[in-house]
Amino acid sequence: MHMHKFEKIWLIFGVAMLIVFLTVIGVSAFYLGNQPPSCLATIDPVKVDTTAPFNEPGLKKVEGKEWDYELVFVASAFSYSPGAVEVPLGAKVKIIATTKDVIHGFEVAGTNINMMLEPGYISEHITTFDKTGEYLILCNEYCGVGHHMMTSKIEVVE
Ligand SMILES: [Cu+2]
Repeated sequence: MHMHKFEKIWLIFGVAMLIVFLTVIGVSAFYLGNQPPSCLATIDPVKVDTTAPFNEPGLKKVEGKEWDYELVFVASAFSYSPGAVEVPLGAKVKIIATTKDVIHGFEVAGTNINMMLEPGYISEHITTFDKTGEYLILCNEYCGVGHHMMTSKIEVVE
């Protein structure tokens, strides 16, 4: 069978791209552990204030886990609790957050932390803050008239 030279090049290019994409997805999923959220962690949104760990928002040291601290946030229109929190530099922190009312965002500006907080679900993210400074947390899901005032901050200190 005769194949035109350009057709061959195009076929090789296509197959090579397919292999590249599958490799990227494979490494991301199986080596780096990037998985879609399971949505298995649920909570009764009207009982957030009395359900652990959301009854005590803030930073807590934990023992015997993969991470050193748990940082609990509760979002509600139009604020986060806590309104500001100090995190030690270099600590591995698991951020655990939920909302009491409507959908809110949880974006830590200047990082790749960006979660959607949905009523009834718990959003989690494990991270390490490697640089000292102030990190602004903001809501990037429009939630009502006070949306633009909805902020908190993480202060990374030595
Ligand atoms: Cu909001």
